[in-house]
Parts: sequence; structure tokens; C-alpha cells
Amino acid sequence: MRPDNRAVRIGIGGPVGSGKTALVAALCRLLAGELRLAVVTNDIYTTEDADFLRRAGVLPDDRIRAVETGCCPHTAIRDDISANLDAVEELEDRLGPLDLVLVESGGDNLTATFSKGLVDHQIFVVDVAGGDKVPRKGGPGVTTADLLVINKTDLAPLVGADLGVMARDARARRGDLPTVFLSLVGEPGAAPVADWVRERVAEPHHTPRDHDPAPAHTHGP
Ligand SMILES: Nc1nc2c(ncn2[C@@H]2O[C@H](COP(=O)(O)OP(=O)(O)O)[C@@H](O)[C@H]2O)c(=O)[nH]1
Ligand SMILES: [Mg+2]
Repeated sequence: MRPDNRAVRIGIGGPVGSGKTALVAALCRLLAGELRLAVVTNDIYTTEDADFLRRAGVLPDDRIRAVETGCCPHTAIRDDISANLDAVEELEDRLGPLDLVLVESGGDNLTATFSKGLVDHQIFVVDVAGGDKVPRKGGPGVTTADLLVINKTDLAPLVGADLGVMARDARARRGDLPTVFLSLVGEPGAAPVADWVRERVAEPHHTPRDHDPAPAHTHGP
């Protein structure tokens, strides 16, 4: 149990279709046996991602909460985080102490980041099908996320994406921050991300979330 009795909260953001829900499902499969964990999903008008996770049976139903944002998804994870905070806190209150809560953002664009008032760490998921230019284009998700995941490497030959270029550009944008390449349809799947998550949960302290002032709301690119 963490010193402050609070779960580590990890946000998973990235463009629509990059594989966030698939990553959440894979992490649940890998980690549910060893960590007390719950999931919050964000969709604009539906509970589709939560429904998918429930159907996939990756966690008991009552460990998955859907937030219907009704608005631009990054508003709900960055500017007005109250619905998400309520969902996380309700899960923790109801299920007892948890080790980890994963918060999946509604799919957005390269500008989406989580408020530090909502999550302790951020994973940003892009995919190779968006083109090997994506890391070079930057944006706060690519440049500042604690972990950048470049997913769907199995599709790289089909879409002509050069993984070497993506690795080089990610390094240039991110400095020492880590980047992992994944394919969630084969082995080892999400194992490298699960290892990174285990390290975050095992850290002896995480700084209490300071309710940072939200940066100005922007659209694009
Ligand atoms: N080929 C391939 N498809 C993937 C991979 N990861 C996810 N997908 C598929 O990509 C689609 C979008 O994934 P989803 O997790 O719903 O994306 P989200 O919108 O970011 O949550 C789904 O059809 C997934 O099955 C991958 O590594 N390789
Ligand atoms: Mg999703």
C-alpha cells in the first residue's frame, strides 16, 4: 500500500484509433493478477471503450468506470477534470485501497495532455499507421509524456513507415524520456509497458498532485 494510501494514477492519451483501449486491455491482462487495479475510460457521447473492456473480460465490471465527457476530450482530462476525479475517487472509495488506476483519454489529437491534478504519470500512444512523421511533428503528448508508445509496428511494412526514422525523431523530441515500440497483436505485446507501469507503482513516493493551473485550451494541429 502506498504511504498516502492512494493509487498511482496513470493517464493514457493519444489520437483516436492509436490503440489506447487495446493497451489498457493488455495491461489489465498482464497486471490484474498482481496489482489492485481499476480503469476509467473517457468517450464523448458513448461508453464504448468501457463496454469493450467489459466484454473482453479483462477486469470485473465494477472496476471499470466510463466518463461521458460530452465535450472535447482534452477538456475533461486537462481543463475541467472534476468528472474524471470523481470517477477515480469513487472507484478508490468503493473498491478499497488500489495500487493503480488507469485513465484512458477520449481519442484526441497531438495536443492532448492530462492535468497533473488528475494523473501522476502520462503515457502517450501514437501508431505507425499515422505515418513516420508523427514523432517529428511533436506536440506536448509526444514531447513531454513520461512514456511514448509507438504502436502497431506490425503495420509498418504495409504503410511504409520507417521505424528507424520514428526512433530518431522521438529521441530528438524527447531527450532522455523513454519511447517503446509495440505491436499489440503479437508477442511480447504490452510487456515492456507493463514493466514501466510496475516501476511507477513500486516507486516509494510520488509527489502529491498539486492542482496545477490548467494551461490555455488549444485546438490543433
Ligand atoms: N494491427 C494492429 N492493430 C491494432 C494494434 N493495437 C490496436 N489495434 C487495433 O486498432 C484499432 C483501434 O484500437 P483502439 O484500442 O480502439 O484505439 P483507441 O481509439 O486509441 O482506444 C482496433 O481495431 C484495434 O484492434 C496493433 O498493435 N496492431
Ligand atoms: Mg479507446
